[in-house]
Amino acid sequence: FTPEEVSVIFVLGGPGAGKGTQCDNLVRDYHFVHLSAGDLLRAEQNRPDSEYGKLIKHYITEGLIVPQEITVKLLENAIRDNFKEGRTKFLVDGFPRKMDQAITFEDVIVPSKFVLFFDCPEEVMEKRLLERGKTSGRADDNIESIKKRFKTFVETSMPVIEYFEEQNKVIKIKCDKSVEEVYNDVQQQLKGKI
Ligand code: UP5
Ligand code: MG
Repeated sequence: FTPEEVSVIFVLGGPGAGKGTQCDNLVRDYHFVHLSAGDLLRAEQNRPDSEYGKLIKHYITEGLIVPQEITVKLLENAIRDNFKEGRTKFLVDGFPRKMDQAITFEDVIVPSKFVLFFDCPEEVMEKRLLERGKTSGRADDNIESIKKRFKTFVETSMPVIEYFEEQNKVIKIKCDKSVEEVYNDVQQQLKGKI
């Protein structure tokens, strides 16, 4: 596919900001394909013959960013497979969260159309993740991993958001409110853009 044939929106924000939840809403109403980098990594980790299973588990539990070669390849394959089926509009959720990933993806796959940034106070995200951790089964929904994920977000992922802000590509949504209120803001902000 060429850059004209597909459109990619990056969906960024801290751990537990509500990226996945709002992507589900957008998929329901606008027929996007939702690609969560974290979900793709967890699926790869659980694939019986994956050579990366142990490595991915380590990075996720430690709240670190998996080497970009793995994540970019998973996303590229997913976009390619969907494109073959005629799907062209993608929400790429939780990626890029490190500068090298941002550069590689836009160079090798396709430049993003814009970035949806879910801005949420840490204490709100912490509360949501601990609550979800009671039932999610996610290896990183415990207080130790959550603190590590917050540190990585501030130190490594915020610079990516600033990089896109300099290009005027960021739509910022405050998400310390109900799912419905946040989604209303998303729809207002995206009017005419999708
Ligand atoms: N909830 C959501 N919105 C709410 C609201 N407005 N009010 C009240 N509750 C709300 O939501 C989290 C929880 O909050 C849910 O229970 C929800 O019901 C509730 P969710 O929509 O799941 O938030 P999300 O932002 O998607 O949180 P998630 O935990 O998925 O974010 P992360 O960014 O931490 O997780 P991800 O899966 O993207 O990445 C996990 C790990 O994978 C990373 O830490 C990293 O180790 C690795 N990774 C890479 O290495 N490279 C990548 O490129 C991507 C990931
Ligand atoms: Mg998510």
